[in-house]
Amino acid sequence: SGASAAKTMLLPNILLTGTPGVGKTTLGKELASRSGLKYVNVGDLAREGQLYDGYDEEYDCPILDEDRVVDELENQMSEGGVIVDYHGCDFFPEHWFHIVFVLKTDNSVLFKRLETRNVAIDYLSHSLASGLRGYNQKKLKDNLQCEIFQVLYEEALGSYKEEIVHPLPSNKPEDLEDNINQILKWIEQWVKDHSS
Ligand code: DAT
Repeated sequence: SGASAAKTMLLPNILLTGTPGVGKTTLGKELASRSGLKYVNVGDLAREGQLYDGYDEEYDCPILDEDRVVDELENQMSEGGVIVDYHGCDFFPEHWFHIVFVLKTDNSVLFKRLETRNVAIDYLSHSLASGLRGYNQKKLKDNLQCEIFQVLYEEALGSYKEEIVHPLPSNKPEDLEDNINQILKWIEQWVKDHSS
């Protein structure tokens, strides 16, 4: 029956990475609702489970306990069909992900989004992994100075096979729509290729 077929169907795991504000959450949630995959925000997971190991005084935020995050996610990752959203990617087991997208937003656009976040305290807390409650000036400045996209893109290339790492523009609503459509097509093809 359809139900039993669905149960045994293999589904890919997708990593959405990129600096805070690039649109990982927006894309991840929309993608999950249209594909049926599960969406996991690592920042939320850490906050809910208090998966922290100490406190970073300089950045005024708790430090993620990466090992506990990995333990917490291991079961659902091995089942497949999970979209993971986090601004880092070097501590996840390489075999977890079938494809990795690094979202890229022009600095001027990103700066406006991050500025808005200084007032939207409740809103921002969901996507800042370490439970950070707001952007202090140092954090904002550091993010902009470190060539935002390049740093995380290189982290992704250093952690996963190059051929599965893809940059994704994320400046305007049309980008979001394009990205969703492209990834939905990729998922469909992956599922076909992995069904027996
Ligand atoms: P992240 O989860 O990477 O921190 P987000 O999904 O919370 O980012 O998005 C940050 C803000 O940018 C939010 O107000 C939604 C907006 N946004 C996201 N993707 C966008 C896009 N493609 N075009 C315009 N705005 C976008």
